[in-house]
Amino acid sequence: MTTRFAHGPLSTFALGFVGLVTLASCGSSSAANSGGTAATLAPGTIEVDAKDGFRLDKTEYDAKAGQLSILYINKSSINHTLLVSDSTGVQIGTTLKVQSSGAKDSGSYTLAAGTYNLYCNIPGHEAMKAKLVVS
Ligand SMILES: [Cu+2]
Repeated sequence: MTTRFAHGPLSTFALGFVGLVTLASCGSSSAANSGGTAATLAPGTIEVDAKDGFRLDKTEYDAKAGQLSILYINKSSINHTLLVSDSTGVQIGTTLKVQSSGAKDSGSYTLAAGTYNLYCNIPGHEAMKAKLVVS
C-alpha cells in the first residue's frame, strides 16, 4: 500500500492541477454515458467526493432514514477513506477506501433518523469531515 501525503502550498497547487486534468479527462471519457453522475444515482444513494485541499465536496449531506448507499469518489490526487460514525463517535458499517484519483468505493448503511459524522481517518486528513443528516 502506498500512502502519499501532500505538504505545503506548492504541492497543494500541484495536486490541484493534477485534479483538474483528471476531472477533464474523466469528463471526456464518460461522455458516452449521457448525463452526469448525480443524474444516475439510484434512490437512496448519496455521492460524496474527496477533493483536493483535504475536504469533502459538501459540509453537510442529507439522506432518508433506512437503507442508504454511499458512493465515495476520489476527485483528489491522493488516497482517502470514508467512515460513518454516530453522534457518540461509534463507527457504523464499513470503511470506504479510494486509493487513487478517480477511484470509487461504495457501501450500504442502515441509519435511523439522526445526525452522523462522515470523515476520512488518515492521519493529517482531519479536515475531511462533514455531517450526515438523516431524517
Ligand atoms: Cu483523506
